[in-house]
Amino acid sequence: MRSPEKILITGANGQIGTVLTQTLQARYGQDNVIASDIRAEETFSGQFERIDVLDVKRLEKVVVDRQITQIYHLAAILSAKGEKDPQWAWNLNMNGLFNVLDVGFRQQLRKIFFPSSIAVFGNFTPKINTSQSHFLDPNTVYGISKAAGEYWCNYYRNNYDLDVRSLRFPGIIGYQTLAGGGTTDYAVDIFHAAIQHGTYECFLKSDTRLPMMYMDDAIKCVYDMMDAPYEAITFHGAYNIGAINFTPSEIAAEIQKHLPNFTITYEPDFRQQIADTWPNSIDDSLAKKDWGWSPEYDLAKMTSEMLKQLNKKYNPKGNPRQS
Ligand code: AKB
Repeated sequence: MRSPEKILITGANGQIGTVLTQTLQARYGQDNVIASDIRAEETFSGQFERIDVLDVKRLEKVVVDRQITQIYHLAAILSAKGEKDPQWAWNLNMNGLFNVLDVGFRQQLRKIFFPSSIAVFGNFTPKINTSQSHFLDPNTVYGISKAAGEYWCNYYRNNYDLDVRSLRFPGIIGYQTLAGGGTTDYAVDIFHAAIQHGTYECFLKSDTRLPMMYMDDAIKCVYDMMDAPYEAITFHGAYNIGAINFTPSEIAAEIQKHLPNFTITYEPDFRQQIADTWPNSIDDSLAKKDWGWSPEYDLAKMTSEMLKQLNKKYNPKGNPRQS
């Protein structure tokens, strides 16, 4: 009989890792999900291993000792932070992935998840409805590492029969944690600022349109793709996935429907140049066709959920910030 799934998550303390760990624990049971990160967080409930993904011996030991069957490899340096120290970001993003792929092959893991990003696209990419098959032309070290990572995942699948699955995340918006080191972070920060201070200074221009996705949709997307039958995954790079897209002024206007006195100002910084190279919207028809991808949150639904959840966090006794 096939042994039960035992899942290792790298970068589990990050924005997506935190939520993915909780939902995987709920699905597979706390003992079957091992969160790992370079930082040990006291707040983590359940199984935790401290792992630096650059330490392949330690990674492999945990995989063997814990009888891991799947790895969700989330440890990475994002777009904005990576530009501060490109070689460090390249080393962590690339060699961390190689270690996961090599251990995955040697230990014959059943599946590996590797998140790529819209950052694989760049200046020469058509911005509207960016196609799955457009050539990759990243402008950041993060984007370059994700593009190379996609090719390597494809290589391991074709040459070593390793079932690696990947998708290109847009900006992810969730209330559970702050985002960290990305260009799309403003779309999370704005909600915290709106509730705590009633005002937000945005580091992108008012009309910068970017693809985004609510956290619940992102988790559903990962599950749906990972659960799909092997044959359904016809593309062995990373799938384009779309959900919503908006500009800072559009999300501010949506927040103002709930908090009419909320104000936004604009002070673009170096992240503007990164955002200017990314798509406005994504063609995800292949993900729809291959595994039935379909997001549930639009801008209005996401905004009202974010404000509801953050109000509970910042105003636990009720008395939400209003007009
Ligand atoms: C970033 O902004 O770097 C990430 C991404 C879009 O991959 N959120």
